[in-house]
Amino acid sequence: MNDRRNFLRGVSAGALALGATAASRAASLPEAVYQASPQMQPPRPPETGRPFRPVATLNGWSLPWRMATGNVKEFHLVAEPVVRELAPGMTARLWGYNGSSPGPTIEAVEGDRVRIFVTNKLPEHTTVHWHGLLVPNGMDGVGGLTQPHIAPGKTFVYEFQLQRAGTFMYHPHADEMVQMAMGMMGLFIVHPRDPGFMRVDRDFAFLLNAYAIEPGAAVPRTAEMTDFNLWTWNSRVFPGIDPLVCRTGDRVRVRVGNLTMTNHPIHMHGPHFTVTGTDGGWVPPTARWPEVTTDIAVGQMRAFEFEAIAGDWAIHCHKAHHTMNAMGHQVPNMIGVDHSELAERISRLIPDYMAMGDKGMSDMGAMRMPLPENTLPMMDGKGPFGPLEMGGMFSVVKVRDGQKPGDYADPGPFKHPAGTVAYEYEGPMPSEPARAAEPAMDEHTMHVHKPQGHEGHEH
Ligand SMILES: [Cu+2]
Repeated sequence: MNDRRNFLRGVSAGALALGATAASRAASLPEAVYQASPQMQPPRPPETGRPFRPVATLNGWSLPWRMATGNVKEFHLVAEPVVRELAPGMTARLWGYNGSSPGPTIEAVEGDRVRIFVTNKLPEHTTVHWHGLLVPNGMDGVGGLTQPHIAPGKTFVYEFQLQRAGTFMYHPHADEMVQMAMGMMGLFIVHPRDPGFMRVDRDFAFLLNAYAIEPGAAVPRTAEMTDFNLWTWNSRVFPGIDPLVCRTGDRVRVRVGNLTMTNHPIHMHGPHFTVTGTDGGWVPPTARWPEVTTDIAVGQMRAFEFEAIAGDWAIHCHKAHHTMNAMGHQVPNMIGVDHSELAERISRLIPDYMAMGDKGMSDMGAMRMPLPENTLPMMDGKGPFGPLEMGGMFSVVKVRDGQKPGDYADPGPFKHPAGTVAYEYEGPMPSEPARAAEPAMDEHTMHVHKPQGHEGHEH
């Protein structure tokens, strides 16, 4: 997973086309760092500045900084079009920062002063809003309200001090509907000044986002309000989402921010968790209660914590449609209809035709229905016992006794202790299962009232 070669370091100042007047108060532009790979960069302790325990951004990475005079951490974000693999078999043409969508995670410490350079390489203007951070009003990034927009080719500088620790986000506040539907967002983690405060062994972070990409297409439909078909964590869908790899007994934190247009009840199997962080900060221990699902509303951030128990524990959004990949939402219910030959013939005429199976949807997990190019099956993933029949917002918390501290490599399937797996009953079956008699359908049951003009309406 750790592949520093994925880092394409170095973009010349010339390539960034800095205007003579831009950023005149800041001394020089820090080098921009890019990463296009969806492979998770394992957490790296800071080389300069106050110590902190870094987060693991699922399928993501953290942005390096340059330490400037006066202990100011300087970051360089580049807003630009990117190509993101959503899962093996499908890439999307999105907008993001520094080569990826979401952009890199920004990590700093409570009390730090940060200076963030934002270069706009998009075809239209943008800004960056620091969601949840208390900053001077003029640094809040609301285009037109608190600053002029950043025109294409220009670089703006944001500078502020971090007031409190917590989980925050960044995203544009300019042509938001388009820019967020295209994938522009990132995490901003502010660590506590005391690295021992609420210390955890593993600290995972991801954003909930969503795309409307027609089967066979690669660019999101940005005008969509409700009918999204790709429900993503950090612009990835299962089976492309990294597992949350832990060691038995680890204290684990999971931070989630929601930048979709609907709520997501995030459910974890296995160990109960407590919500330890909200938008308002850390929850005092006396105010926490155990949960197995926590709903994350639009625009909210939540952190929850648990003690890791050995196993492969599913973690997913509990809205069933959010654990499916792209589908035409007009798909008819075909249970009981054998139409496999028909589906193949139709898909030759209509390349994005997707059919439902004749016994349910699980046909799609078990066998391959015809699919348009650059399109993922609705349900995918293989486990040690067969197809997982999942997509979208789904991953696995993989907890192992022998996982070394700091090792995030996928340990493979869980080895269940003998006698702890559900098994098939092989004893005798009754020949005639006893059932209640089915109620007879009479004329009354079947009578259908059809509207007949307006004569039935009495006022
Ligand atoms: Cu959901």
